[in-house]
Amino acid sequence: MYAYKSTLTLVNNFFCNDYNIYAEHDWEWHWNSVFNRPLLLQDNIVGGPYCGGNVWSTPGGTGFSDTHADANYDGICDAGHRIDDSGTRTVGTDAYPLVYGGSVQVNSTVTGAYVSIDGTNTTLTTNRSFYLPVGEHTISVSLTGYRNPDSQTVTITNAGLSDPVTFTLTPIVHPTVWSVSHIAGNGNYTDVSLIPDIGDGGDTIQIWGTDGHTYAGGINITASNVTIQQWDGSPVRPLITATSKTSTITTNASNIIIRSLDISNNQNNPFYGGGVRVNGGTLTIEDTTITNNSVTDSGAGVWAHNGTLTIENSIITNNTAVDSGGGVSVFTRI
Ligand SMILES: [Ca+2]
Repeated sequence: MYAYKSTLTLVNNFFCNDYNIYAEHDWEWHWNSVFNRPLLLQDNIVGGPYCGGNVWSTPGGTGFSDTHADANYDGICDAGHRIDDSGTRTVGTDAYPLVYGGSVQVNSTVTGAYVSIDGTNTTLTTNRSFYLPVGEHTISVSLTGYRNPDSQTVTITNAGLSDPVTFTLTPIVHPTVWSVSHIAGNGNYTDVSLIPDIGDGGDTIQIWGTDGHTYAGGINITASNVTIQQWDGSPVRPLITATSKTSTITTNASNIIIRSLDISNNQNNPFYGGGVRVNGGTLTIEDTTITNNSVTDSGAGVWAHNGTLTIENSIITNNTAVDSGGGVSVFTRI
């Protein structure tokens, strides 16, 4: 729309044009325009829960409403939209620009789970409605003490309420088997770091090995009686590599077993234990490849301090330490 020397009141409208408003500047003219009303809990023009200002959209999705965040998912953008005339004098500000989207109810069988939308933790909990922009969104939930259910995808069309999404939460009981695969689904975790609770009492972490896929290291095991191993039936030993200046796997608890893993290629040069670092406790390594790791001090493949370490049927090659123990460095006993 075009405005020149006019007084405008534009409230609860849906603008979706390449250029929604053009206000002609005049040095003599002082704008006195209204672009929003006080927030009111009442359905707005695009079905959002609050009336306030207007939708400022464009067909290409580049309008103010399309590009600004709504952190509490109430259908109102977090920032106001100031509209200037052609001479950069302010015509007015829409303090409550509307989001163009639709509502979806997110439920969980146990209340109080945190909701993530498109990978961002909203810090809001389930059993409430979220107003989301038109398009496809990935919704997931998490609650301490419960397994993370698979994420769900919703498509928001602005054609009214979307079907509610409900997540079934299952309590974590130890011992449990945690499944890790880079192929998400069926309750898998895509990396070991995403497992919510590795607990005492005999948990098993099974990792699906695929040629060409590397899992992130920096894994700390501080619970006792934990076995971390190749998922039976997967084609190769899963490759795990630290991606920061840490050991790939660090253990410090009794009766830990590492079985049929490939703990290799940590070239990030931590001081000790590029592959495996034993800080105490009891560790058994079986049928495992530990190769091509490097450290700036000692114990490139395996570094053990104050622990009890057993290594069987394993390949430990081409590990490089600046100081001592390219393969294995031990302070106490093996
Ligand atoms: Ca908001």
